[in-house]
Amino acid sequence: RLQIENLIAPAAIATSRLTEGKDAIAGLTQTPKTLPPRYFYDDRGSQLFEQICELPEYYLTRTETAILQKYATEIARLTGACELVELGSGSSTKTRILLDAYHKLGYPLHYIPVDVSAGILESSARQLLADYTTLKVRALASTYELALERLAPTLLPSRTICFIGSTLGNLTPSESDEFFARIFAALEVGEYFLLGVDLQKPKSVLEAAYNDRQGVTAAFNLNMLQHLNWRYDSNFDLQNFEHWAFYNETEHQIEMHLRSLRSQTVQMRSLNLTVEFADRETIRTEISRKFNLKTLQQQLQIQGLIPIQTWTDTKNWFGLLLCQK
Ligand code: AVJ
Repeated sequence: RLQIENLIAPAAIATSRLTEGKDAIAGLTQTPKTLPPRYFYDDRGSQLFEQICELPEYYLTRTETAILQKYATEIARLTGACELVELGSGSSTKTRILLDAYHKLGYPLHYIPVDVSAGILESSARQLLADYTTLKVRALASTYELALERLAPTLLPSRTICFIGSTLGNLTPSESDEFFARIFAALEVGEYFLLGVDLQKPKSVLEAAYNDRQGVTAAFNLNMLQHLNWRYDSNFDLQNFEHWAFYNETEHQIEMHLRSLRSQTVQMRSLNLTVEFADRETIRTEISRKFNLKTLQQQLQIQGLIPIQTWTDTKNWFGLLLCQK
C-alpha cells in the first residue's frame, strides 16, 4: 500500500541534478541576498518546524487545526470521494483530520503526500499506513513543480490538491499566480483545491510568532546554513550569523533574515561559489505573507480556481478556502 518515489535525490533525475543549486546561486549573488525557504527543510529543519508548531506563540498550526476539526466533514461532503494530494505534507498531522472525515463517510482513502524532506515523508507515510488500514499512499519526495507535473490519473472520482499550513505565504504575489496556474493545469474540471492561509492581524502577535522565547525559530532559520554546508560542501559558520524576523506592514509579510555578524567570506565548493558578506549584511531566507481573504478569493477566481466555501476561526486569524476548477 506504500509507494515512494524520490524525484530530487541527486541521482534520480538528470534535470533535477542540472538545476540543483541554481536557485541558491541566484539568491546569493543578488543584492539584497536571498535564499529559497525550501532549504529550511532538511530532516533536522523539518523536526524544528514540528517544534515550532507546538510553540505557545506560533498560533498558526493550532488555529488551522481547530478550523479543520470543525469543518472536515463538511469539506469531505463537498468534495465527495477523492484522492488527496498534499503539497508540503511534512508530518501529515493535520491531514489526519481530513482522512478521518473521509473515512467516516465511507470513502476510500488515497493519499499522495509531496515533500522535499524525504525523511519525514517516509516516516509519516509509514505511520499513517499503520493507523489507517485501508489507506493507499504514493509518497513523492519532490518539489511542488515536479510533483504537479507527475500526478498519474486518479482512480477515484475526483481529486483534491491540499496546500494548507499557509505555505502559500512563502510565495511572492507573482509566484503565487504562477503556482495557481500550475494547480489549475494539474486539475480536471470539477476537481478541488484546498488552501489554508494565515490572515492579517496585529504586528505584535505576528512578531511574537516568529521570535519565540525558546529560540526554536532562530535555530530553524540558522539550520538553513547547516543544510547548505552539507548539501553544497560549504563552510558557513553558524556562530557568525544571527536570526532576525520582523513584520513588514507595507507588504503584509513577515520577513526572516540571517544577519552576518562580521565581514566574512564563505566558500560553497560544490556550487563553485564564493560569497562575500559585509558586516550586518543579511540574507532574506523567507517571506511569510499574511492575507486578506477577499483579495485572495478574487485572485483565485481570476486563475480559474473558484472559491466555493471559506472557513475561519472566531478571531479571523486563519482562513481555509475550498476552490473548484
Ligand atoms: C511553513 C511557511 C507556513 O511561514 O509561518 C515558521 C514557516 N517560518 N516559522 C510560516 C515558518 C518561521 C511557516 N510556513
